Amino acid sequence: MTDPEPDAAVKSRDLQDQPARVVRSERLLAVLGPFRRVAIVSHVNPDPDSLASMLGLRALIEQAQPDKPVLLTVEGMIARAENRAMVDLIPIPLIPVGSVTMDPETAIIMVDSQPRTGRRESEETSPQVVIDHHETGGDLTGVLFRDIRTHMGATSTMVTGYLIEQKVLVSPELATALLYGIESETTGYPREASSLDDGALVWLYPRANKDLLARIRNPKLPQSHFATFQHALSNAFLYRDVIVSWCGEVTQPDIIAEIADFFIRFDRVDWALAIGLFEGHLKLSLRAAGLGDRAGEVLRGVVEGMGSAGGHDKRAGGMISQECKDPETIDRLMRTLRRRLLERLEIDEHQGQRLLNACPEIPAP
Ligand SMILES: [Mn+2]
Repeated sequence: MTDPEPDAAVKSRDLQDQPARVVRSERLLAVLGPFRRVAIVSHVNPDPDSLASMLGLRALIEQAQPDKPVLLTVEGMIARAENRAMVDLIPIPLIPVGSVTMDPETAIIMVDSQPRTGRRESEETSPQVVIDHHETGGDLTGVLFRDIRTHMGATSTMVTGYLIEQKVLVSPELATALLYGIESETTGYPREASSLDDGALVWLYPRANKDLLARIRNPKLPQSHFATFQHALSNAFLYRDVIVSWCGEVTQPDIIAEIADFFIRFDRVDWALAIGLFEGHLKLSLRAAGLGDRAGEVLRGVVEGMGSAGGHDKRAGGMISQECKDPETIDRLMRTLRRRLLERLEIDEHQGQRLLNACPEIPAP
């Protein structure tokens, strides 16, 4: 699937005194060799792609370098119900990143993110290894092994490639995690995936536990999930082909993206922006329906000077750095964000209207 390298070909090149092309997983393992243990880190509020990548790397290292402890770390929270189901059912033992001592004998692997891109909270220690598929380039000073392939739909695809290269025995749980890691990144966004993602999915599917997969795809949802949808529906406004929705204060940050995904399916819109308040900060999620729309670029423009944003053509996420302690601040920031979005999309904000009228409430039947 990834870099097929028949032994014979390597040997014949060796004979010709040419440097043999060593497969990526081989180079990665060589870098880890001298270290006594390994800690794997990812972005804040890890998603299935980063969680599965961590699990896959642990299996790789456990086979190739047994007796070397591999610590999987978490920063922020496992937010979305699907992601919680994944770590509960697989299971994926995660320890808070702050509780790990990053001494010189510990190799740090960063997956699904790059150093100093604003996607992490703690950046004191630099990783020796970076494995990622995002376009947001990071500071790679001192990185000994980097595998950054922005045309890939998921980091889990790259890790699946290493497992195949090293003939690692992949358990049904690991196959399920990697499959869901790739699927959750690429479903609905086939243009952001590559044929290697397809290849990995085909390789993983027969090895995965389908019952486990079904339970991760359709987890039970807490009451707050429905409350946020109600809030977002009641406070959604339509401006030409743009919907802007205020989700209120949310109990988990990923739901803002879920709301944006929900509204972009409306047949009258080409853009959906969802904004919510989480732990005192406004978080934004933007979706675009059209081909070649620059959601990442648009959202970066909208939050310029107010916070940070990043993303792809069709989806982007961002955060406002100013703390929101009172309704006046929230209101002022919300108005600025809406005005900037509509300006960028050349829409007159006076043509705005509420998406839905207040819904009649009936007595309990
Ligand atoms: Mn990813």
